[in-house]
Amino acid sequence: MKIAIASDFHLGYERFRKDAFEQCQAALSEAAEAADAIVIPGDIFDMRAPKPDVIAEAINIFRNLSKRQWKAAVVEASAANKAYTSVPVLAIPGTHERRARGAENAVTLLGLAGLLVDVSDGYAVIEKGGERVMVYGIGGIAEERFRDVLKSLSPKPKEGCFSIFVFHQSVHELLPFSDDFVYTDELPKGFDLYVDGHIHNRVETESHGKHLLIPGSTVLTQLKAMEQEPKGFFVFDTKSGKYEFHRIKSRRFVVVHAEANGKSADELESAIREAIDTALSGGGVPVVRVEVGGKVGNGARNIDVDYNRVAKAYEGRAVVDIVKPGIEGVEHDSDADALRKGELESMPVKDYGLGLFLKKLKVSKYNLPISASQLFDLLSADTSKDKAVKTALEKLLAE
Ligand SMILES: [Mn+2]
Repeated sequence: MKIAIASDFHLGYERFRKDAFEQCQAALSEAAEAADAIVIPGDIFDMRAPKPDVIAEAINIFRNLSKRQWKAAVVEASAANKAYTSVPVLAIPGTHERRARGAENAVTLLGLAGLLVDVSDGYAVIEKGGERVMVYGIGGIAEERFRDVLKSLSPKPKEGCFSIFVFHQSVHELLPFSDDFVYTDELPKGFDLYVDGHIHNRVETESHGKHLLIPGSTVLTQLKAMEQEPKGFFVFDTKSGKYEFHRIKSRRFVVVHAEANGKSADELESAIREAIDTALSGGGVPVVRVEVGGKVGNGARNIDVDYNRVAKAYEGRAVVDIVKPGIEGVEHDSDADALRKGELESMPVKDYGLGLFLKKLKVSKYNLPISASQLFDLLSADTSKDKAVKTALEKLLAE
């Protein structure tokens, strides 16, 4: 059987909303052409409570998939994962869809609507011409809880099936920033293929001697250098054990550099424009990130360059994002500094926020009955700060 793996569509992502929608659509329709089934390791949506318009986008995309003539079908699911469709499109919620325990998330809703099969904390079996493929999933959760969940669920491969384990977490070997991040050898043993989401660049590695594949996101989100690679999805052939990466049409992203060393503000502006121009030749309207480094010369101050004006001058030709990581004299605290230095190169901002939160709580000797990561979830569950704090307080007092 051919299994397509496409991830992290981030539907509803504000900055590149059209790109997110179009590139998700391209990935899924091309995946349906190329494979017998599709596995989605999380972050279909960019937020926990997508607006109706965004949910409508997703419904349209998945309904089109449902209408296709599939040769494979979902024939069995675990008790926790009722399959309301036989269409072989299987997904788990990611960290962007994560909600406090007991609350429904947007991916579960698509499952209830029969547009996909939600395999979080359980499994489903796909069958085609006598061949059976089992997919066991664990939805994205706080990193510090992942080991406990692995222990309590104890996922096992299924006899007579090619078994796939799907999750949505940071992996320590790829992001060695926290001991909470799982190591590849801690993943459940015995599966024939491991699939992870969450990480937005493509990764091909191993766990227990089997492939561990991370397709990366289908849309540009973090504007990091490693996101310059083409977007797309994997197709894994269970018979041959081989896989390939399929590129989709996606907006180009180019990182360029301009050095401020000894330059006047005017000279620096010219250097920035030249750098942007080099990125324009590849066609389309690319996102160009300009990293300005060094020290501006002779009394000229960094602030003399009107970065907004430069970005505006390229409107319609490029989306320009100018950052000044190396410019001296910019005030920053150590945390922001770490972010600028790219220490956390591909660490999702939310995880980074959680890390800071835990650090601060430790300092204040937090020891209330709700775990710190649950508290973080509660506090970030609502866009209204007052409402989030109120809910968190109610929950704390109720425990
Ligand atoms: Mn993501």
